[in-house]
Amino acid sequence: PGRWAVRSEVPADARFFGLGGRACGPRLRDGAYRLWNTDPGGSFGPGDDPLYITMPVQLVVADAATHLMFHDNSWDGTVLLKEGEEGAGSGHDRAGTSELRMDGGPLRCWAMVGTPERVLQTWASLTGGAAVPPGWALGHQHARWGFGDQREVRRIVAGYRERDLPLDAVHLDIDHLDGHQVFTVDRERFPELPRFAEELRRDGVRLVSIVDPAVKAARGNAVYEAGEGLDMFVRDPSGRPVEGLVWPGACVFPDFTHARVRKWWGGLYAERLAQGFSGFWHDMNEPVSFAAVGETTLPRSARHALEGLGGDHREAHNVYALCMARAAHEGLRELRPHERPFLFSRSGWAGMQRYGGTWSGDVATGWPGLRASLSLVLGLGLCGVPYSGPDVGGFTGSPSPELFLRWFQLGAWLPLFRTHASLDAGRREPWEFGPEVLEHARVVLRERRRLRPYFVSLAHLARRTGAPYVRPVWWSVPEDRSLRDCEDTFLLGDAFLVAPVLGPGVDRRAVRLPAGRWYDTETERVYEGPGQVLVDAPLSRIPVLARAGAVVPVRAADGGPELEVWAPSPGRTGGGLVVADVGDGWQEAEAERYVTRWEGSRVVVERQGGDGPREPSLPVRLRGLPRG
Ligand code: NBV
Repeated sequence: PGRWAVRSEVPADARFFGLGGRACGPRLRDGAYRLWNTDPGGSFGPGDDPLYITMPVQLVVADAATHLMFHDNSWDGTVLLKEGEEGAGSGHDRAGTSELRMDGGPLRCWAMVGTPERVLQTWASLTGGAAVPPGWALGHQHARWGFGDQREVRRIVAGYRERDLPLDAVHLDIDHLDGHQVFTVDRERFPELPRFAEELRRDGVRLVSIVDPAVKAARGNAVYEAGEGLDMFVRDPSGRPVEGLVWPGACVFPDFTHARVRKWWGGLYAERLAQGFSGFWHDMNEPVSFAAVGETTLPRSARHALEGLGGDHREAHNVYALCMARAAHEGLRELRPHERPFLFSRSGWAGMQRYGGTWSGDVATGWPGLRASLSLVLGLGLCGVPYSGPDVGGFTGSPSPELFLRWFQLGAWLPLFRTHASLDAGRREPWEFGPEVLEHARVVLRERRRLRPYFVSLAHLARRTGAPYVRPVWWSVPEDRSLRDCEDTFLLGDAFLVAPVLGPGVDRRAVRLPAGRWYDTETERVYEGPGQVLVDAPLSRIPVLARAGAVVPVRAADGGPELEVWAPSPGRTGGGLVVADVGDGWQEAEAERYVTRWEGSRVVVERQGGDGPREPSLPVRLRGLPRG
């Protein structure tokens, strides 16, 4: 358990990304980045670091190549980054440096080199493909801490329906539990939860439950009594269970670093399934214990099984949530073998994508929080965790109608699209911000539903290729240096470039384009990259551009599937990979490769197959054709 440090040099032009979920990125500038999963308490903005998910996974993008460096060591540590400087042709470049200082554990590292695509694919082959969420989890989800009771949830779901706003899931927070105890229900406020869940499901709305790891240490709590009898909880060096303080009061913590404990905990989700829940939201798993003084986590001396090797919280802390996610995922697979589990977790570590996704945590309401939301999603994607999203509207306070709408417009292009807020925060239903916001939010929700097949396809491709759904603009052109510093625009898959509005009073914004032709998806106006262009961004929409030649599976006006094809640039070809939505089970759909090209004045769309090109398997709708 000795401390050690390792220092590496990178080229002067290199840029750093990753290290888990960071609010100050996606480009990680000079500074110290701690590797210790932390609940910042209250709420956070771009200046707060570390947050809930840290990991020693660093992506370096430079002219020479992209590489990913992984230090397989879960101990507390710090990464000190210093970007290099180029001597403007003087020949005196100064290299950048990355110094890792660890409090203990082995020096055991992996390096992956190549293009960004190649590097992320290698990373997925090392730590596992990302869980593919069920289709409904790629729709719109609505949450809040403190819905109050079943009647209020019913009122909100009816509010969505009456206003013709698509809704796919509602999340119940700790206030639906009996005295905040995990795996219980407050039967006064939520009588007949299974029947209520069934009623919602008939209307196409799933229920998702929060799950905290801490178990109330009290007689009469069934989970505590069973767990104590079976020796499931973390103990101190003298053998006594470690007690902490969380929402239900004095609590104990399952030791998820033990296979036996994971098996037991995974089985407990049977109770949640019986209550009618379809998905799970892991919270407070850094893990958090409210302490009057000192760190709000378990004492470093707490003992953990660590898969039989034994150790203490210094080593187990950062992988606690990862092991909890594994417990739930494996349990759910046994309990519901024919459905893909839906799970997202506030904390985690390298490899967590195998079990599910994550979300921003308690991002502060305000324009800086909106920017931090995008930083987190992009950075996590580059660490192999492709499914995430922010609390749309921010966790705290009350966003202005403008801020709420801009957050909503960004959130709709991110994998997890969920409105959520704190107990004492203002409302987050789209109709609470006046008729103008409601009208624009409706357009957003319908577009998200129309694009569901594309999100499903991206989710399958993320698992198979390691490519995140949401990518930085330099993704396929890392050699374009101007793109490496672009932090306010992103790609959704190969097809779209999204330029969210991240500040107030904007009606036009500069958009940096990678090489090639791009169409404004609203006006079909053509832009040619590389370069920077000014694009209209009225309150009604954020700029979304489609890549020439792209093939996008969407839901047609009649509800059936179709391919939206964007005309290739003259003289060029385009195309894309499409994975069909074959439901929420384990069936593997074949990835179809499409090619688009001009043939005289006609655009041809072909599906590549073993024995030559074939007709597309779906109806095609062409967009971006020259007028007249
Ligand atoms: O369970 C209450 C909240 C939850 O709404 C939020 O999303 C989590 O990030 N939870 C944190 C605990 C309370 C934080 C003050």
